[in-house]
Amino acid sequence: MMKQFSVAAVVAVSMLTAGPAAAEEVTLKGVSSFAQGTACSRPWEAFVDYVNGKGEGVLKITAIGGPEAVPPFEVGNAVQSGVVDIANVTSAFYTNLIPESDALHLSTNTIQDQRENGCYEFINQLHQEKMNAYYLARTGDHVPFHLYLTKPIDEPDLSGLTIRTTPVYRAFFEKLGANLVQTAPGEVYTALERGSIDGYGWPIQGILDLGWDEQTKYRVDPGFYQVDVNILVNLDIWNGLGDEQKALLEEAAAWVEEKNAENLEINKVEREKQAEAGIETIEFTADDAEAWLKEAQDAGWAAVESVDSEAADAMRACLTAAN
Ligand code: 173
Repeated sequence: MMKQFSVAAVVAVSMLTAGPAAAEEVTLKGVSSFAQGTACSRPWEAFVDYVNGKGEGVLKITAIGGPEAVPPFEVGNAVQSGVVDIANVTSAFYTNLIPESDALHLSTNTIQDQRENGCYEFINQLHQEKMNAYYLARTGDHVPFHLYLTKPIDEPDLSGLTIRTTPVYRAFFEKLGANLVQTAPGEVYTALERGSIDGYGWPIQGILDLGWDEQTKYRVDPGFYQVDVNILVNLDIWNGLGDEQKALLEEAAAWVEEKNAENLEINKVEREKQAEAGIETIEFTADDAEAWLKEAQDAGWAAVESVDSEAADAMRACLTAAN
């Protein structure tokens, strides 16, 4: 009787000290700041499928939805506070928490380069300290942003135009004289339809997914910057995971980051689809194109410098280093 009792006590104590979650399947609640099935959500959806396909008994992600579940500019707060455990979100939607993250879309190298040269670690630390988030993965490499218009322009001058923006384009478009209106992606179609904007910034991918081609006449080339859509995990949740669970998420991160290479081909198809949908290309002269790209970089970095010059210098070095 005495012996049985002590065995039970040992089992009970070992269950208490085995650490949280390690032995049991954990479910993470996930959200995307981009609409389900559209270009900027697809890598995330593939990531979730990858994790769930391999995660039996270890870890599962329950995707609760897109912008209808959490407004895009609230997703950062939701990760920070633990309202969601994991999220697909661009840094432009959480500059309220990490103003320096405005540097991420100014990168000219890849996440693989950034993991190698220490930039990833720097950026992960920023996310941990300022946002209570673990920077798990980056998608969007090789995808440029463009200016889309309902009225033509023939040089890099946006004065007199009202353009929908986010922090991604703000400094650049402002410098070119535009009137800016910030909106979530979900408000772009109606703003175009009503004529309250003359254009908007958006990546090369996703215009047709969103149906915006119906309201868009022109795309300005060349594209500028590089998309960052990041997979972030609430830091308390991350720290509570066991080794096997962390390893599965890191494996899925590396896998989805490898898929970034597919973007070059996807961009090509998107350009063709835009042309077929009747979106005309406005192409600047070589000199204007060069000035356009230089202005984009200069304005973008000046904005990050004004937030934190030390962090800006550190990130500029490692985000623009050749591999
Ligand atoms: O235009 C936007 O809403 C935006 O900032 C963005 C950033 C990354 C990918 C797609 C859109």
